[in-house]
Amino acid sequence: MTARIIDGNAIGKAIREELGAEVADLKARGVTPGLTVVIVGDDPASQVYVRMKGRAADELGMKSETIRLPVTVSEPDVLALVDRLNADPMVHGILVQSPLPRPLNFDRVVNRLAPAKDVDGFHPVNVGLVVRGDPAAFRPCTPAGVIELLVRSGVDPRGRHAVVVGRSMIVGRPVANMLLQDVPGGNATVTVCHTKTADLTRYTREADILVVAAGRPEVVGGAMIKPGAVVIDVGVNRVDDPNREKGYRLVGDVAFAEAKEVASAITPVPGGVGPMTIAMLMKNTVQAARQARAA
Ligand code: L37
Repeated sequence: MTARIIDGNAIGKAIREELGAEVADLKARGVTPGLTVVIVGDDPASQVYVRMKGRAADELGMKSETIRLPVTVSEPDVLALVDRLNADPMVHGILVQSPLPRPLNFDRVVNRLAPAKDVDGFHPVNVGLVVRGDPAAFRPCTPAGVIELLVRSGVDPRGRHAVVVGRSMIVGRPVANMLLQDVPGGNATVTVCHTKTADLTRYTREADILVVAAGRPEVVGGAMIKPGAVVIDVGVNRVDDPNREKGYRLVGDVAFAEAKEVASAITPVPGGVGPMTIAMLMKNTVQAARQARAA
């Protein structure tokens, strides 16, 4: 059997279309949702993602701005910029693209964000509120996108064994937490694996829903997957490929060709979780604008 493909491009597009109506509604009431993305340095992948975020915001009719700072910028200058954006009523959402180049400290910069504008959901206040299950909190975009993919493709985690591979603050930990919540898209029994897990396959083979956010190309092969499982591949890895025009191709953390012969449903890379990250950022920004208006 070959797995059904969970199409993140299509689901992301549907979400953005729903948001278009909401943006129009907010604008009619005098509020144009505003998103400011800050990028420091010239990491090539981050440049691509930031451009995609600006374009998505423009397409929705939001007010979007991208601030590009040189690698040499000082931390006090970045913090001063955050202070200015925090104080600007036209800016509802602020995203500082990670990773920040050394010696800048991402946590110190994120801690400076007004929690009500932290549409990336990385400020400790939002991290805590998400753990608590507060619907007003901003859920980090990639894990929120994973949950939305499951829900919108008709996969209910309730009562099933979800195994998360990876414990990062940006994906593994929050997605495990969301799968655990007592809300639609949650109620799974959750296992979290990481680099120190002994016998990873023992756990992955038991997963009804396998979320792989390891950050290493194709670490999960077909033999590690339970037949019929739903596989969500969060990895976006560039691997050298001289046959491609760009000199690289994108692969996930899952060996797709093998995995799709074992799973019942699977996300591709590209075209899986990646576009959902962008869609959920738009959703958080609209939420920020709505909540700012209510505040
Ligand atoms: N919210 N996301 C947020 N904050 C950050 O600080 N770094 C970071 C972040 N990461 C991020 O933007 N990731 C990301 C990854 C993949 C895509 C978008 C965002 C994506 O759409 N990928 C496409 C392929 C794009 C390409 O050709 O490179 C995909 O289909 O997977």
